[in-house]
Amino acid sequence: MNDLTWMKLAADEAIRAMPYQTFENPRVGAVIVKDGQVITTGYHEKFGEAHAEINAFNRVKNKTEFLGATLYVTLEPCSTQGKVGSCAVQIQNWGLKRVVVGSIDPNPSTNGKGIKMLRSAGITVDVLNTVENKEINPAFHYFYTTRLPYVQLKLAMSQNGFVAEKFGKRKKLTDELADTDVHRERATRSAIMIGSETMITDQPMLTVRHINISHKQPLRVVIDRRGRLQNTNFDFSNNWLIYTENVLFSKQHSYVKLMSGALKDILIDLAKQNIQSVMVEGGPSLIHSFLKENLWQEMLIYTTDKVLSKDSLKGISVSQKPKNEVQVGNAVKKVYINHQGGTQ
Ligand code: AOF
Ligand code: ZN
Repeated sequence: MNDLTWMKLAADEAIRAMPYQTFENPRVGAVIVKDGQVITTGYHEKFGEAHAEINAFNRVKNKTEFLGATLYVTLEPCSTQGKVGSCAVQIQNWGLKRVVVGSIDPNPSTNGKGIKMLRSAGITVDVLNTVENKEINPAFHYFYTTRLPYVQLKLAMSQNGFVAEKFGKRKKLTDELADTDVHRERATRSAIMIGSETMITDQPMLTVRHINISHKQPLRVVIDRRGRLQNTNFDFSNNWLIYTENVLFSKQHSYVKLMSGALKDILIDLAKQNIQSVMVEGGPSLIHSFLKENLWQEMLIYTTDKVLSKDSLKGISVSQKPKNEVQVGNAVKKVYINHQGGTQ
């Protein structure tokens, strides 16, 4: 076994948590090795609770086992007190010989400081710079390296590629199981965004309902450039944010922000509010804008078994190959990654 194989084990630990359980913290895993044997493992299980390294440490009663051992951890141990105390401070007292780090923590509160602290305490620290953190925590990684929210586009389509019939009430495309999957995705996003057209025709709640979460609901964001929503009687008072270019609208309401409708500016504004990631749920014209401006990192397309008439509203056709494809309920879910997206 070499460093990379032990780190792979630590990454397997990290993904034992569901992304929404540690949200908005990253998923992190740790393995402690001595004489070629694993002494203990641990992972960050829940936001606000113990970090990976500490969970691994706590599982061993006889603390002398750690003397001369090596800790493999997917993310640099944190340097600050935070909610649970600094890992870099605690680790110094375990008698470890070496710490191997997968990635440097891009969060400015640590960002290299954890490694420095361990080295000053006489512990050998090696950084592998592997992709684990980026792959396991794409939004966390993206947000802290670019200072823009990670944009995930999401669209549900009929089997024949349409999103909705042009007239009348919207037909529901996804079934209960597919909805649960969407809600699991929503649960790892800081904000959900839609366009005014979708607000008017669908009146979606944009909340996480099918699964239990202990963190706050995502911020609900509507892009309403022309101020079409100003004379409607939607209640936007609780956890909504409307971006508009319409002066009249913004004067009346506290939940409205007057801005240029440029998507990049809106993303910058959301980042200032610590929005790590946004799920854009439609409609197709808003999604097209994100695609056209290359301001997206990931796209989910749920192609359901429902069929819509040929004069319906067209969905999105993608030429690129999906990263993966799974059946969820009545839908085939395809996940696309934008490798040249924005400022990756
Ligand atoms: C670690 N080990 O397992 C994790 C780390 O909110 P707190 O106090 O729990 O701290 C969260 C920050 O700590 C988070 O933003 C990230 O920078 C780091 N996560 N660090 O040493 C862990 N989950
Ligand atoms: Zn920590």
